[in-house]
Amino acid sequence: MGAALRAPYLRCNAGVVAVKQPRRRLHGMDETAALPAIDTHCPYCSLQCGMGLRPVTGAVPVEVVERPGFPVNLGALCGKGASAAAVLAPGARLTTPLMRPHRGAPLAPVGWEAALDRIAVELSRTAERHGRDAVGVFGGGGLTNEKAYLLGKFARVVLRTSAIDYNGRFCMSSAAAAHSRAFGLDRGMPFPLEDIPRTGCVILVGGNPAETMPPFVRYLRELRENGGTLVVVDPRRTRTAELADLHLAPRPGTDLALALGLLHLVVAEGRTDEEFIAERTTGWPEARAAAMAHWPELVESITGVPVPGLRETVRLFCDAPASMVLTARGPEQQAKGTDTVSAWINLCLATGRAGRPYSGYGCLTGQGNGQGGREHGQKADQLPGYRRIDDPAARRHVAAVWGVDPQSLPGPGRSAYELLESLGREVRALLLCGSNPVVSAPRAGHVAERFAALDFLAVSDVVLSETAATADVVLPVTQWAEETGTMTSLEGRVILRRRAVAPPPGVRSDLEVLHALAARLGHGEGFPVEPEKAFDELRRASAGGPADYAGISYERIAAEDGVFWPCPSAGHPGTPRLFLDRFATPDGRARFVPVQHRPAAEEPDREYPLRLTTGRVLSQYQSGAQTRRVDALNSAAPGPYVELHPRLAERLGVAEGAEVAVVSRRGRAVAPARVTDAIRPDTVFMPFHWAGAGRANTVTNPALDPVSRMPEFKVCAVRLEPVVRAPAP
Ligand SMILES: Nc1nc2c(c(=O)[nH]1)N[C@H]1C(S)=C(S)[C@@H](COP(=O)(O)OP(=O)(O)OC[C@H]3O[C@@H](n4cnc5c(=O)[nH]c(N)nc54)[C@H](O)[C@@H]3O)O[C@H]1N2
Ligand SMILES: Nc1nc2c(c(=O)[nH]1)N[C@H]1C(S)=C(S)[C@@H](COP(=O)(O)OP(=O)(O)OC[C@H]3O[C@@H](n4cnc5c(=O)[nH]c(N)nc54)[C@H](O)[C@@H]3O)O[C@H]1N2
Ligand code: SF4
Ligand SMILES: [Mo]
Repeated sequence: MGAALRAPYLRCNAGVVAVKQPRRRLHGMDETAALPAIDTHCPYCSLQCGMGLRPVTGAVPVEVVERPGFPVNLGALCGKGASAAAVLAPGARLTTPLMRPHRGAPLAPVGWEAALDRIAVELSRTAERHGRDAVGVFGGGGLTNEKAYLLGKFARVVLRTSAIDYNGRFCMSSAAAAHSRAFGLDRGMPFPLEDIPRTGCVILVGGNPAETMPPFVRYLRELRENGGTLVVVDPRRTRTAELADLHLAPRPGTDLALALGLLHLVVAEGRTDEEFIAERTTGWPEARAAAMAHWPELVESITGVPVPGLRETVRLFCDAPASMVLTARGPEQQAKGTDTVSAWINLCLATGRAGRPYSGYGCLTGQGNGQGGREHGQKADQLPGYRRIDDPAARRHVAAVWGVDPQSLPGPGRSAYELLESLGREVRALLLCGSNPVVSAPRAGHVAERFAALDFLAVSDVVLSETAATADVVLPVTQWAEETGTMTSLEGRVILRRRAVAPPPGVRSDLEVLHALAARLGHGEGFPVEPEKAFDELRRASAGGPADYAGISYERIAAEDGVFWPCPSAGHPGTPRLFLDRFATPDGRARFVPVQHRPAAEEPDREYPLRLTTGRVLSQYQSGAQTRRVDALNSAAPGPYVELHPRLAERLGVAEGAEVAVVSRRGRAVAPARVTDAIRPDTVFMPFHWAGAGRANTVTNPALDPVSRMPEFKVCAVRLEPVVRAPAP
């Protein structure tokens, strides 16, 4: 494996960037055909593609139509976005609260008042018995800014618990930590997507946007049409790798060594930008020394990427007048993810590829509001506006907006996995909103046990997810098309989702839930149910913070196709491009961080000789809670599988389609084999979208990054065992 030079440029439209539907139906068959479409955005990933929703009659109350005017996707959608309306049908989702009268009893329909009363009573009782930190909150990066903001406020002001975190910790937290370390500010992409085709070379590390963000592929295609080059770093020859000029296929978990090896070559070949280093950075001597310990042959032996591939990458990156590094979950979801991203940032800084037009480092954030969700206070260590909860000035500012004493605000709490680990021990009652950890958390079998050990679990969701199914109370909430709210896309663009249709009877919004619970817990004020009111308060809470939304309003977003933060005042134009004059550090200089390669938390050995990595497929989203309820997506991606190389399959006697068990120190997952030479022979891959026997996270390693507390989803040691079915009796 290793460098496959000049792969042909294949497949960009067919099957990848998919489904365009006309703005207006040509043959409107029902009486609502004349209704105008409402402009909004997709409920799923961080690209937040623009789409139109047109009310129709039938079980599915709207149809998705093209919104060609939104600049990011120009009308293109992937199959998930195009089929998103299916989950609005009453048959696909929850329409009534459910409650378990006592442990062991089945969930049964119940009225809203009884459900809310029960939650309020259980949360207060737990706090009285075990202390306020025994009540926890777990949020999600798919929630709107308004929801994330009020969820954090609910935890800090009503519950006064430090025990709050969210699934974004599993997503881009390593990139966020590295960003803050180097640049003093974390906005995933410091430049708009439209800059990508204008750079000369992109190194895309561990991202597969041809499956995870199909309309994004347009930017890579345009880059190459403009004469730029694309290098993809992925242990698998993915659909995205097939678009590249150069594909490097390292062993999972070795990206840190790879980036250091490239930096070594940059120095050895005299390709550093000394003027940029001197004027705009600090810490180069230490970072340089660390890189010099990673000579190319050593890096080849660690990563499996041949030296010529390393040299070619340096040539493409440095020959171009401007270049970019983009990372996604591949290098980030590692127990050294933060240092790994720092190593890639160091490469950009040493070559003067940051803080300049059409150059820089960016992270492809994942969830719909993966960016905004990490800014407004559902994170354990954070207050709104991307403020630190341990900063006295930040506490004073936010406490003043909330009308509380700064002393009353709790301090930092545990990270997501540590919070899940503490369930039934330190944390005895949990309110979960917008995540399905029983499928998506690492070492998920153990996490499921922790959920079962809780005294009380309340879940608000749109569907009965695997985690909701274990709750004591389940609240059915409104979905994207049924409510208004803002999201912040992977570019840092704050966009507006608009209500297009009324929810079915019996369903309430997350804001109504928080309002009702706060009122029962003695806070009749401060939890608005109108999204715009919540946003206006968020603007004040964020004012003066790193992620400053003060100048952004619903009207402006609508008029301007979104506004890029920071935007400190109504007259400010917003900031599509950051760092062009100075970085957001106190001295305005970017900081090199000296980092060293180290092995994965769990390396292969005799008992577990292979590396497992995990990720996504085009037609399922995350834990699958939503997309597994859509027929069109299920027929395209019906279930889990284990991807393995033909040589490995032959050695183990595994045939295509045969059941195979992936066994680690945490447990075993069973799924059919998919044999392909697109993967390294020493590595196997599983998508993580399914529950049950094929749940990839039964096997994954919860080793955490020391800085970001990101679990090591992308590498653990496993063995494969052919599954021999007993003959039918
Ligand atoms: N269809 C679909 N789209 C999605 C999502 C979804 O669930 N389904 N989820 C959204 C979310 S929340 C996110 S975070 C994004 C994620 O978007 P991506 O990061 O593109 O998705 P992944 O499949 O997790 O990982 C990307 C690639 O990393 C590779 N990889 C694995 N291990 C390593 C490694 O050690 N090093 C390197 N360099 N690469 C490695 C995998 O082979 C995979 O091709 O997608 C978003 N979009
Ligand atoms: N092995 C492995 N595991 C992984 C990853 C990996 O690459 N490999 N990736 C990780 C990453 S990057 C992520 S982001 C996580 C995601 O994993 P999860 O946190 O499980 O993400 P989702 O499946 O999107 O869960 C969101 C839940 O919230 C519900 N929901 C949607 N909108 C709303 C709303 O507005 N309000 C409420 N109350 N509920 C709502 C959905 O129906 C769904 O049940 O998985 C992580 N797990
Ligand atoms: S790429 Fe992401 S935002 Fe766009 S349609 Fe697909 S899931 Fe939705
Ligand atoms: Mo994610």
